[in-house]
Amino acid sequence: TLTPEREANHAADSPDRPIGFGRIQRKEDPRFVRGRGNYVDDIVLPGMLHGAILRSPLAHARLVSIDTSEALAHPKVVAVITGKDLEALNLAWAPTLSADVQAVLATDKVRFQGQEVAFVVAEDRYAARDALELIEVEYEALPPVIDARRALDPDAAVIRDELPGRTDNHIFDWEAGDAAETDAVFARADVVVDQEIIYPRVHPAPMETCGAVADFEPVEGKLTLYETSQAPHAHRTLFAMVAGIPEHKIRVVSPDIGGGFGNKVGIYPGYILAVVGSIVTGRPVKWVEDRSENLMSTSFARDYIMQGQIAATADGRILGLRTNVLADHGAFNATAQPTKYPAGFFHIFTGSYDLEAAHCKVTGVYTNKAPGGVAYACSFRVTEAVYLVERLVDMLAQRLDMDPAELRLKNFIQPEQFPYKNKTGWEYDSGNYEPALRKALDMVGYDELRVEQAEKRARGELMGIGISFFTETVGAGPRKHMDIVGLGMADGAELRIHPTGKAVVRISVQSQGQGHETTFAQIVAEELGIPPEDIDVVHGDTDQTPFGLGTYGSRSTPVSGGAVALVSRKIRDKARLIAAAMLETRPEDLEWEKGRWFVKGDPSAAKTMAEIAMGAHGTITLPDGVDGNLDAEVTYDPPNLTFPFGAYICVVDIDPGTARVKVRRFVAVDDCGTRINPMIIEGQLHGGLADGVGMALMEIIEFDDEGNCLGGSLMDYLIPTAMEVPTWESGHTVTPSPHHPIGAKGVGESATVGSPPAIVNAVVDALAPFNVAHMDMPCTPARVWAAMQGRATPP
Ligand code: MCN
Ligand code: CUN
Repeated sequence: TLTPEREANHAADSPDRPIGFGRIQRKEDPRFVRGRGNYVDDIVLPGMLHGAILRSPLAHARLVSIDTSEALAHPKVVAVITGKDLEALNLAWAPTLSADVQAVLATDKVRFQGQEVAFVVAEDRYAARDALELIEVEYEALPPVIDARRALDPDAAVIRDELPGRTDNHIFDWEAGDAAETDAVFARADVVVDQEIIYPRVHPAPMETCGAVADFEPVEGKLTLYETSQAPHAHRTLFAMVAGIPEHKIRVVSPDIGGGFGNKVGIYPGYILAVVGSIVTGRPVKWVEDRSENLMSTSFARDYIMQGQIAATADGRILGLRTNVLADHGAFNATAQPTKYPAGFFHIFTGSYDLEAAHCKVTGVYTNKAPGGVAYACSFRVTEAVYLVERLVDMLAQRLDMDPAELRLKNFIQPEQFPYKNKTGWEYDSGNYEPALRKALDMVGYDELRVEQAEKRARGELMGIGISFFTETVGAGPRKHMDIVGLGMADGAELRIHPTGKAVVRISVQSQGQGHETTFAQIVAEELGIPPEDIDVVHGDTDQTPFGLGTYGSRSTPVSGGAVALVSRKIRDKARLIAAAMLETRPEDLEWEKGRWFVKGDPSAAKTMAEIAMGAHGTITLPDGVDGNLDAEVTYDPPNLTFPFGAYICVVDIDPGTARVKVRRFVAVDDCGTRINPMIIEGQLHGGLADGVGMALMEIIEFDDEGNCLGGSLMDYLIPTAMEVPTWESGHTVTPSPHHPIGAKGVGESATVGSPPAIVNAVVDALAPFNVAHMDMPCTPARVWAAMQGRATPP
């Protein structure tokens, strides 16, 4: 049987589908379902060579020597590049997105298992891989730093000893909120809950791994780089700065992308090596990593050890929150986030509650692990923040013997308090939390579930109900507060209406599966009344689109969506002047109705957008100050971020014999303001909820004491399938953003951010008979079993 959502989706392409916002089927899907997508690995250029990377087997070692002679003698090998070669080109180290540098190929030491050591370019992929085994590398092993808690010990090996004056593994200390005020609030609290909460290292594991095809044309000096990138424009600027190729001679193309989830924000050594390979050989070079390379060397996520404390009165009024975080950033600080915020937007850990004080401190450290840290639908670390506060609130409820829904309802920021300034510097744009939680409670049948749970407990069965309520902050800018390596976070849009009234809109953000070709056409359709199928959305090619910072932190709708609405309105205004000339009346006498301008009081005297477009390109005399054509462009600098929110409730059953957790039900009520395409929103949520089940129950990238990565394949790094997830039950409320041109807030990461605490809260709730107060993710059968035995989590 079909869920009501699926039934609605079947009707989505009915002839009376909306022109504008609404449930319409995705314009990009016909090419995907027919296998006609065009991914980086589909690109084949004449004379193209193939690159492969030799990676370090050791986590920490001095590089004594590299002998490439045998590899070079391989009949199909064209070039072998080492760190020494790059040093000569001044390319051995590249700047990261966090004011650090990262080795493109190791020169002095290797600093994590899987680090890039040499690059082979050969006639085919197999030969390149074979030749890797012919390279002789001599390493001198060094003690690895694996446990972040040991990274600052005086006797810990110094990982970044190549940096001048470095004597430890400390990267940064960052804090937000008021420490003294928070201490004072804690001092007068009746109850304080104090817990170490670990958000383990996980990996976004997109279906398509990372890759690039570099094509350097030596005569023109033009580089065309096809790459898996979430931010083609920012990448182009960085390539210009790193490689010294003038920016107008670089074209970055991100074709179809098979999932990004933050994994494709940064610039990896492989991209740079493909470029160097093409420059050195004079031929196009393709580099595509395999699954293990992706899991072991590209941007991981989380890895936060959080000591969290929540203070409240005896009757459940939450007073304050405070936390001290140890952040494991791996061997190079390559996290991607606005410059001002080394811990991303973690300081929204005050959540959805009206507090008297809050303080957080984050310390970043180097370890001998892959770099990264901001990925996997994290909203710049809101994931960690929401997990922390929602676990603490649940622990507080348990301590006070209060219902967790009741405790949340009692402490919510109230609707009249918006715009709400929280204690760590955010201004929440809008919110109305209680109706969302009440709706979720109704949908799940909360009271009946508690009755069922009590009955089951009496019979020795383990059933848990977990709630989480999250507030996100997505849509970075504005540019004055937010930049990435100095590039202000604003985005452009260009809209061109062709003479026949068909349109093309060019945007600076980059879809990796979010359906931008549909939703951005819908924004134009809503504003101008042109049917979405008549609007082509162009993205992912720096030669064809306006500058902008790209897709991550669910910023496409909040930022580029705003740009597209505004550029449409610019066209609408211009169309009014042209329509007035065509109708021989004054612009003030015209009224807009979706798709046409008509004379006030005489709706039959009208010009449609198509007629106006032809007029703009035709022979009529245009009014003064109106140039021909119907084109416009804008750059949108958002005044604030947007603050979507949601109420999630999860029901789990735990097998008392095997400790296996089964997610029986999951209700998600989301509020992302104005909804452009409900079907796409639901798709985003379903994906994110599956992520949540993965992180809560299965996924972790662990390391042994030597620094061997234990999550380097999908045999070891478990991700959920249809077998592990329930049929999602979703609902929504609508609280528009007051500052966004169409009132929309981002939604792409909401479910990944909001769902893990709901699931863990449910697991801990199910384990109440065993007096479990907290357990760390992933709640695997082994860990749940240990918790049931009253033992600490097993390794
Ligand atoms: N949308 C809507 N109405 C709203 C908000 C959004 O209809 N009020 C639509 C948008 O128009 C867009 C989609 O929902 O088609 C997601 O929009 P948005 O929230 O703006 O997020 P982005 O488009 O910026 O996508 C980025 C976000 C991030 S940061 C990660 S990580 C993630 C995610 O999207 N990666 C994804 N979802 C993903 N989905 C897929 N399939 N693949 C990924 O790599
Ligand atoms: Cu943090 S993952 Mo998304 O912002 O690309």
